[in-house]
Amino acid sequence: MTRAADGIRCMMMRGGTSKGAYFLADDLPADTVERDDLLLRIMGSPDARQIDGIGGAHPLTSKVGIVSRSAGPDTDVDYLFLQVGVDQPVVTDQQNCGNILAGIGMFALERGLVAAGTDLTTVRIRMVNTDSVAVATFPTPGGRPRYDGDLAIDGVPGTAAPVEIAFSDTAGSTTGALLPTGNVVDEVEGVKVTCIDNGMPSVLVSATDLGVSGTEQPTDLESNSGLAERVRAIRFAAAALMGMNDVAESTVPKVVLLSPPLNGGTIGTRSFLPVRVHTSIGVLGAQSVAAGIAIPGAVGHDLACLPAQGEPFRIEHPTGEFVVRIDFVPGTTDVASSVVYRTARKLFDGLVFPRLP
Ligand code: NQM
Repeated sequence: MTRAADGIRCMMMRGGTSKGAYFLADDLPADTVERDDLLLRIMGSPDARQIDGIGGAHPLTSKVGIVSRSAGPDTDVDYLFLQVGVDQPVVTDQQNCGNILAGIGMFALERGLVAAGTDLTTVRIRMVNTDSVAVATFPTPGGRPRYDGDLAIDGVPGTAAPVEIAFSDTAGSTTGALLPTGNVVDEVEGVKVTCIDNGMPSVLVSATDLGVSGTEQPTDLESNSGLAERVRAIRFAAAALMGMNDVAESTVPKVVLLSPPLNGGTIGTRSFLPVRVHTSIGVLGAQSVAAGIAIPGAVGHDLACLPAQGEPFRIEHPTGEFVVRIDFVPGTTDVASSVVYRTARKLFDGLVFPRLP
């Protein structure tokens, strides 16, 4: 590790619909308190504008991925995700992020942690936050990651090269069970909820139960202070039922408002991050919604136009839709595996200079 005043090696990437700073673990302090303090200074937190750092003044652009070679034979690299608070001096490892994950394989190849395949490279990634595995495959003509391509994902302008990401152990990622409370439906704060954890602990609520349609713009939902208070109360109460202790400084569970689909998709969503509202939806967040609404009796099941067997779920969100392909254990709604397609792009590679303490 170099001295902070000399700059820290860092790559900035867009991963899916998010953006973050990617580091090798060896380029950051091993001590987590020191590391988190350094990351706050790199991102420019706490400050609503993150004006003195490289954070983008929104939770979706204040993210960090830390990568190292895996110790065991089953995966190639370890990926630790950290959410860096924007206006709060908080760094949390309590959630995973499937969007930043989209760039991890390419970053690992750029840094020489893995060898390239012939035309495609597959990287087995251990997601340290949830101790689960994702397998990313992306084009590498001539042994280099190829970023340009023709896949468009909603929420990102233009097109880029596809990154296929396959998951096989998302159910119960954080809480130990797909239905962490043991129930399909619970009642919290006078509202029916389905608590579900298929990669992202989430609390599904019908938007109309909170007095909104679920089709509002994120900024309109954010400025509805009565709604924000109810979402906060539901999140805290549901977290206790899900066995998650003291989530005041954690970004999980997420509360997701559900509504009937408007554009030929499966379901409409508005996802709280937990305070700001997502401009699209997270990768694992979308998988949790899909797994939840598939269960008969769950909140959202009757609002959804569920796909025919073998067809993907199209999770509508404020800027389009997110396509998730889930394989269920035959004859059940237990999740066996899933596949999503994302894109990612290297934005800069160099040294970042943190504000000095
Ligand atoms: O759910 C935002 C994002 C995410 C998380 C959040 C994500 C996921 O879109 O896998 O990607 O829910 O905090 O980056």
